[in-house]
Amino acid sequence: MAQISKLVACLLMVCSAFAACTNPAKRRAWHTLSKAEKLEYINAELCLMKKPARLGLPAAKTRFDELQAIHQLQAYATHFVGAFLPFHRMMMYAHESALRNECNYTGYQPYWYEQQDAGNFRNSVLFDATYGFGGNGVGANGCIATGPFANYTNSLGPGYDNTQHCINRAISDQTSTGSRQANVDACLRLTTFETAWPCIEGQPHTGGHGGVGGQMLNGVSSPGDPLFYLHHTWLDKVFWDWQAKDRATRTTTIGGTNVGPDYSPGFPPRPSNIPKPTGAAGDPGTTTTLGHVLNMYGNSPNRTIGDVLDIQGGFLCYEYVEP
Ligand SMILES: *[C@@H]1O[C@H](CO)[C@@H](O)[C@H](O)[C@H]1NC(C)=O
Ligand SMILES: *[C@@H]1O[C@H](CO)[C@@H](O)[C@H](O)[C@H]1NC(C)=O
Ligand SMILES: *[C@@H]1O[C@H](CO)[C@@H](O)[C@H](O)[C@H]1NC(C)=O
Ligand SMILES: [Cu+2]
Repeated sequence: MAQISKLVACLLMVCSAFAACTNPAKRRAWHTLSKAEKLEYINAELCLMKKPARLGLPAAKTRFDELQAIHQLQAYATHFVGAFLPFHRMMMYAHESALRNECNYTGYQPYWYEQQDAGNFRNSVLFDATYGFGGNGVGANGCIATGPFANYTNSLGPGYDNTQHCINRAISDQTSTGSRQANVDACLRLTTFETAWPCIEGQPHTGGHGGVGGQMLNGVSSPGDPLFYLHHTWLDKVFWDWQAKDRATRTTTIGGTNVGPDYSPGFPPRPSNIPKPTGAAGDPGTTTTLGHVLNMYGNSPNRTIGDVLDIQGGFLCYEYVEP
């Protein structure tokens, strides 16, 4: 009887736990997209930047801002903790879903194949003014002056401050060397989550944020630059490449502290109205578990880390196409 009702539930498409991922979405490297595909992605992002906010989160004016707010509001609870990689995976999925469901984007979330540009971000095709995200910051404020996002007014950031400002950048080729293949390989060689996660969060993660600079270098408000999603989707690929080396174990176990630091150098200080991290919903103690709740602030249903550890696990169903 129970079997039959499960089958009926599956036929009604409400059995995510049983749904097989038979046709995974293909996430591709930005530089391999056609010009038309790049423009479709850019136009969908511009659409999110025009769609009015609907979640009531502080200072957010648009749907693009709301995704940034989800990151800003829990920055200290989602960095330097075991949830870092699963949380950002969930954010990439939320962004991809918003583009597709709200802005008619027909592709999937692309990634920036950063090792190809490491040490030479300045000349990356990502910064193209027509088929990319615009160039470096200029002038005293470092505002980007070219490309489709040149005139976007960010309402969130910098950091925990909420002011009206431009998307700013300060490309550093030197810092971008952190995204090099050797740094990726060094993390992929590690055999425990407790060592691989901090490795990925250190370098290559910092290479992309610091290599772009400006808004992207702000650990709290970095999703104010649309490049954030290309960078973190690449990191998600690095995480998946690591998981795939021992898929059975690495999609079913997690660890690391769930108590973020009170303050981290390079992060804006946590203001007093943001609670000091002391643990997380779904974790019984101070260690990150599969039951850990990823808080999406009403943008989409909360999910647990266990739900997102396998990118072809039913809830998520995508794969990374090598460049
Ligand atoms: C998406 O497509 C639907 C159906 O064609 C249309 O009604 C809607 O306006 C489109 N939305 C956007 C944001 O373009
Ligand atoms: C941004 O504003 C400037 C000055 O008004 C204008 O020349 C430029 O075309 C605008 N760019 C975009 C992408 O809207
Ligand atoms: C999502 O998780 C947060 C943190 O546990 C919780 O406060 C919030 O109520 C949850 N939201 C929903 C819609 O369940
Ligand atoms: Cu982040």
